[in-house]
Formats: sequence, C-alpha cells, structure tokens
Amino acid sequence: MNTPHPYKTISIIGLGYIGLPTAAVFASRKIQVIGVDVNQQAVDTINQGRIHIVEPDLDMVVQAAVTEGYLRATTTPEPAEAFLIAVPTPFKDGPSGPHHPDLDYIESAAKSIAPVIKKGDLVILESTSPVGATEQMAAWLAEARPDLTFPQTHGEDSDIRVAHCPERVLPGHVLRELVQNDRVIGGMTPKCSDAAVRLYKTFVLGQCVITNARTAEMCKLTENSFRDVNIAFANELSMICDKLNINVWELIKLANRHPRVNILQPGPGVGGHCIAVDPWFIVSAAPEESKIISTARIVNTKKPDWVIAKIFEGVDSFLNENPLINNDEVIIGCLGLTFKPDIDDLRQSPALEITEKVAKKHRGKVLTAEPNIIKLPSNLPLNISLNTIKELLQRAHILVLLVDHKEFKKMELPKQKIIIDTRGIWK
Ligand code: SAJ
Repeated sequence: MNTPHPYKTISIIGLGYIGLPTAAVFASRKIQVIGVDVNQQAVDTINQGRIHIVEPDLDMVVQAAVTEGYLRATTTPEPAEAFLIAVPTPFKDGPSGPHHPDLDYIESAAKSIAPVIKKGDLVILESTSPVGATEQMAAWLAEARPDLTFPQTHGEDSDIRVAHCPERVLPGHVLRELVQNDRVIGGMTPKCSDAAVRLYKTFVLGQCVITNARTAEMCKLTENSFRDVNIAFANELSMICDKLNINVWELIKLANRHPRVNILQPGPGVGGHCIAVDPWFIVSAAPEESKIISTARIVNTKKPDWVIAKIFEGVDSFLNENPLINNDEVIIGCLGLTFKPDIDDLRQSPALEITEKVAKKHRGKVLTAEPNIIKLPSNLPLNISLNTIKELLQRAHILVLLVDHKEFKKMELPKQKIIIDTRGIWK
C-alpha cells in the first residue's frame, strides 16, 4: 500500500457505475483525481459532492473526496500521469449479426484524451471489451498523436504505456470489491503491466496478476459468460420444474447439498450491462465455436417471455374465478423494475421488459413499485404507474415479484391469491 508510485494526478474518463467509485477510491488515498464525463449534469452533481447513481456508501466517499479537494469533475480532459477509461461498450448491428461490439465510446474517449497525453503517461482501458479492443484503442491514440510512440510499434521503449485492466466489481458491493478483489492486469508489454500494477496497488488489497491485454480481455468476458451459462441452467430448470410441478427453489437447495454442485438462482431473466452483453462479444468473435455460450444467452433472453405467459395465465384464472370482473378491470401489480436487488440500474432489466410488455398487452392498469427510483422512464405505456408498495398491495389483483429488493423480502406473504414469484422469496 505504501509503495511509492509516480502518479500525482489520475484522470478517469467516464464517471458511471465503475468510473465514479474508482475515482473516489483513488481520491480517498489522497491522489489528485480528475473525473471526466460528457454528461454536464453528472459533472455538476459530483462537483457538489453528490452522486448521480445508487451504490451503497459511495455518497460519503465522494463527498469526502470532493470536500478535501482530491476529486474534481469536468467535461474536458486535462493532463494527468495516468488515464483510466471506464466508458460503456454496448453492441450494435454488425457483419456478424445484431450483437457486434460497439467501440464508439472507447474511440471518442481515446480521441478526447489524445491531445493531453505526454511521454511517460499510462493509459488503461477498464471497460469490458472484446478481444483486440486495447490494441485498437492504442491504434486510435497513435493515429491522433504521431509525435509520441506506442507499445504496438515501439514495445518496451514506447513513450506511452497501455494496458487492459478489466473491472470485476459487483454492483451493490463496489467499494468493497474494488479494494479486495484480485485484479487482472493485461499490459501491451511487461513494462505496461508493471506501470498498471503500481497504479492499482495504491488501493487494491487483492493480488494484481499480470497477463497480456488479449488474455485480460478474454478473462473478463469468460467470467461473465460463466455466470450467464450457469444462470441459464437455473432458468431452464425453473421452466422444467414448473412443467413437472416441482418447487425449483427446494430442488436447487437440495441439489446444492452435494459437495460439487452449486446451482445459481432462477429469475425473470438476466439484466444489467455486463452479463447480458459480454457473452455476445465472444459469440460474435467465434460464432461456430460458442454454442453453449450463445444458447445460454438465448435461454436467458427468452425467460421474460415465459414469465409474461405465466402472468396472463394468472389473469385468465383470476377472470375464471371472478366472472363479474372484466378483463380491463384486472389490475396487475409488478414489484421491482431494476435488473437486480437494491440498486437503481434499469439497464437491460428483465423486470422492466416484463412490466412494459405486460402493459402493452393488458388493457387494464399495471402498477409498479420500485423503491430505488423516483420517476418512471419516459416512453412507457400510459397504463403503467409508479406506486408505493402499500398502494400496490392494496390495489393489485395479481402480484408479480420481479426483483428481490430488501423492502420486498421484509413483506409478509401478500394476500393476493395469484402470485407469480420469479425470485422465490415467498417460495
Ligand atoms: N442473476 C440471476 N440468478 C443468479 C445471479 C444473478 O438471475 O443466481 C441475475 C441478476 O438478477 C441480474 C443478472 O443476473 O439480472 C446479473 O447480475 P449479477 O449479480 O450476476 O451480476 P452483475 O451484472 O451485477 O455483475 C457482473 C459480475 N460478474 C460476475 O459475477 C462474474 C461482476 O463481478 C462484474 O464486475 C460485472 O458483471 C461487470 O461489470 O462485468
């Protein structure tokens, strides 16, 4: 922790779910951090010592870092000794199909820092990236700065060091995992790796394990694909068990008593910007060889449709039992919108997808309760409204549990006869 390091100022490009906590942790080690983001509102919020995302304890760390003068945000990159790029890597339509990696954010981040980098600087790509993205980023930097040398042409003698060090923290536990997790450090050369290790060792207590950039890229994709494949197995089991009239939660608990079995939990699908995206980066690079990985993606992507079918089966049986009620008077209550518990992140959320698709198909009202957001996203069907948990429980005829937020887990078994519990909290 106390090893001297040459980084007086670090710049983090992208102040989202990964960049902001990383910036705050560096700043908490009394290093000057310049955070850069294209979103002026996020920049203003951070400069007031506040945060624009939900992550436990992050508000306190950011407030302290800003108040003590170690963290400052801006929309324009400034000189620093190390640059960490933590921008999104979504997918787009491409030659290999609809899941082609989209490196546009990395490209514009690289081009935005190019004018301010100088000899001796370190540039790290933290964003989860397809294999080859770090080399591509170095190529963009070299193109913009022909006066500097880069590892792809000058190896160990290059002016600029370049590495890929994927973030691997779990939303909801980011501050702890940033410090405690091992870190994979993939330098474009061994000197690039050494420079990156010295940087991360300012706060990482886990091991910093060195490899090359391509292996580091593939390692991150592999970790998330491993989880996706295992969740797909659990999701497939849940559909099989439903057909065979077996309680899948009990089944998994029993099977997991075997010393070498560890099945994950079924749910309404897999969301977030990572696990629902990253496996496609492998599939798009090697489609013929990625059969299990692509099938798992399809199983998880289709799980929301299975849940929706269950909800409408529930509506039909409610109408059968209540012949005096019309279809458009049936109120469906959906608990949770985020992609996993106790966060505010709606990206690729199966809960949001289900709520939206149900509202499009259902002629009556759809109530949602989501304790982590204050306003529904725009463009949702007009029959969806955001309610308190109490209101929703009082009014809904059919209850759908989509996210296992702590507030829902505390609830007694609701009185509704028709409950679709996709997370097994009421088993
Ligand atoms: N899920 C299930 N059943 C489970 C576990 C998860 O349905 O048993 C669902 C969640 O509800 C959610 C989705 O999977 O919709 C993803 O949630 P998650 O908690 O598994 O993972 P993320 O996306 O929040 O974070 C993952 C982590 N990767 C791994 O655990 C291998 C994290 O360490 C990475 O840093 C992160 O992706 C990332 O940024 O890539």
